[in-house]
Amino acid sequence: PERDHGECLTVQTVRPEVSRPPLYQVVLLNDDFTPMDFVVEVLQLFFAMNREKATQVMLHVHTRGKGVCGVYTREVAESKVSQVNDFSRQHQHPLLCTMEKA
Ligand code: TYC
Repeated sequence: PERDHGECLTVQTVRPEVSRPPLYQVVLLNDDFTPMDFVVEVLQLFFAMNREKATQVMLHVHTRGKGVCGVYTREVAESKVSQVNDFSRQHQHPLLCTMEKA
């Protein structure tokens, strides 16, 4: 007959080490010529901000010289920067967008 030898089995969960991808801040730069309304439109179009948040960020950039629009992985940040700079050029505004390692 089977006998209980009183051994205890501890089940361990393996938690593999994972690495987070480096993140980049997408930054908008101030200039003297781009209309405020255009900047607000850009922030709504490419950074999914509502009108209130976009106005807040635009005014921050206007008064402080630059401001963060969002934080993304490298590929997404590069895509945002290109889309914003292409859109600004198409509308003949000097608005510039860059990225910085977060
Ligand atoms: N300084 C611009 C003006 O007075 C407005 C502006 C805000 C431009 C933010 C660029 O990233 C910018 N019309």
